[in-house]
Amino acid sequence: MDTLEAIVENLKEGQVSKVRELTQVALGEGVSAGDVLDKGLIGGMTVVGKLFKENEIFLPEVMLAAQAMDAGMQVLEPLLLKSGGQKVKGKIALGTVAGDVHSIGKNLVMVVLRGSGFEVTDLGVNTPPQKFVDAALDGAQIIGMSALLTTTMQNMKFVMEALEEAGLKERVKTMIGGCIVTQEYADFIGADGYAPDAGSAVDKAKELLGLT
Ligand code: B1M
Repeated sequence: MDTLEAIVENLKEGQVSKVRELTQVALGEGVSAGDVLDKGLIGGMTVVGKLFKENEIFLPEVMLAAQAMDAGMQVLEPLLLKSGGQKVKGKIALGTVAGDVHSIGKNLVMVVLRGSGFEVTDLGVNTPPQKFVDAALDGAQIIGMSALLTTTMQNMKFVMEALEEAGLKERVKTMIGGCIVTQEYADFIGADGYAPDAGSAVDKAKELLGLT
């Protein structure tokens, strides 16, 4: 078993300190931070998601796996941020919508955007529509929303409505993402952009601000 496979296995098992250690080992072996993230941490979390869906594992195990993912991310974060260093490309406020506490994907998008030179405000999880509105009033050029539940994705629509009511819809751009969200849903709620993953979120943010 190579180190990336060991990360997948240990993340699945919720071995927090082992995942942290193996992430460092992989980097020491010369594996890029991007590959450790994609093939190790996200790879492991994808397996966890599948097992959870098939009722092979339950919520406590998923929570431990999430902590293990966070531990690995903490090791990678400085490296992912280092690739940036450019002057600020634009201001983005990012939050997981109301009712939803999934933070990993949102945090990852945040790190990669920051690493690409954007100033990103973290609005946290379970974020009410008014908080997105306040961020827009505070100068955010893009309002980014994340949702991972079919029961919470509709709250993205409420954020769109709140921005509209505050007269901000034309002043800010909106971008959505999360594993249950699609381009069709973005079109349906009138969001300006959708991105399926963190890398595409950077491209989409640049596109929305006319930087490409
Ligand atoms: Co939850 N969960 N969960 N969970 N969880 C899912 C999402 C689920 C698909 C699992 C499954 O059934 N297979 C399922 C949702 C089903 C659905 O609605 N269709 C589910 C469920 C049902 C639940 C609960 C309801 C379970 C329960 O209580 N019975 C509950 C809800 C709690 C709540 O929010 N109110 C719940 C709870 C949890 C934990 C707390 C245990 C934990 C979260 C811990 C945390 O985040 N701190 C958790 C986890 C870890 C998952 C899975 C296993 C992994 C999610 C993850 O972190 N993925 C997930 C299954 C899965 O996704 N395969 C699942 C890795 C992450 C890097 O990917 O978040 O998709 P993702 O982010 C990607 C892209 O989507 C995109 O870029 C990211 C990076 O590439 N992206 C954006 C995300 N946001 C973006 C924003 C953008 C652009 C791109 O622009 C603004």
